[in-house]
Amino acid sequence: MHASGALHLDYVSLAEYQAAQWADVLGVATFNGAPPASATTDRGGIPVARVSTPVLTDATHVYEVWRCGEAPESGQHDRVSYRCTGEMLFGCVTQPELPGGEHPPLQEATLEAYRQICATLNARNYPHLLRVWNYLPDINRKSHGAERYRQFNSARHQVLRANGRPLSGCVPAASALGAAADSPLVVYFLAGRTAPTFVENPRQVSAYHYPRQYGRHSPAFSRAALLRQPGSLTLFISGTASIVGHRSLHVGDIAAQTHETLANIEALLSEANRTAPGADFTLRSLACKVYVRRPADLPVIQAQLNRALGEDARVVYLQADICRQDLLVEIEAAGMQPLAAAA
Ligand code: 3EB
Repeated sequence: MHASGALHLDYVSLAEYQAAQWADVLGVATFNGAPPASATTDRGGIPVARVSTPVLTDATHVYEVWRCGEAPESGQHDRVSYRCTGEMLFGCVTQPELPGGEHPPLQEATLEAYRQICATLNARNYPHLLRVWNYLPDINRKSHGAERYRQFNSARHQVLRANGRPLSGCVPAASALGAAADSPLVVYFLAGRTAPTFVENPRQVSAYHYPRQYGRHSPAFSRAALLRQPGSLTLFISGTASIVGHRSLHVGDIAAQTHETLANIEALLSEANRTAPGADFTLRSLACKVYVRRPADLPVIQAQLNRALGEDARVVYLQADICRQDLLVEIEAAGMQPLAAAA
């Protein structure tokens, strides 16, 4: 087990997954493009989020494994499978689209998923959402007169508001990506009993303050969230793209978009290091998930990331549509850092 209580993240292959020790696993997400199996738990109730986004490198299956250094307890709250410690909860919910409701089917599914998440956090008493991963089938398509990402934003907004949760400021770090057209909505998340601090990017307008041209309900997420635990700091960097101010830059230019995205991540690291006592995060220490719209762009992106992060960095490449049609790449990251007792 890793240091007791401290979060730890690994990306492992199927073989490593099958050989792994499970005692301190909090939750798992798997990315393989295979038809989603119905089960959302594995090995004695470990929640497994099955996401339909093809893996672009040699391995065909990637397992994202979150560990916590102690033995968590498993549970199920309605449709949410979860595992938790005294401090933290990992949960996942898989929600097929719901036709026949007042709103379009994806919007109804998002309402349902977020209601379930809020109900779980309320029932188990983990008030602080730290990090949320959202995978929406066909994210860029328009249906029922609205782009599906906007339907998602409206529903997320509506449920957070109905639960008395903030819509700006203290909102979780997040990613929202496209998944295979016929897959369900998959949302997984980390929540805690201790409030994190949130970090915004000085180069970007906060997403919750995006102007109306991007949708009536702005996306409720922070650029990064920083969790302080005894002896460790964890930085969750949201999905980050080639956006400066609120505009997409370098339309059609994958090299320039990748460069701008890395500049945004570096700006977030500086901001975290500047504001959080004891923080000293570097690009090379991050574990990254890279979402690539067009598989043919992979070599260009990979060459740039190898240069910026080093060849041994923990980086996973997935094919996924990005929430804006003009964006070709998005990168999310997590950093873990031990902390001296005095900090
Ligand atoms: C952006 O910066 C790119 O809606 O939860 C990134 C991370 C993006 C999270 C979300 C959207 C979300 O606006 C898109």
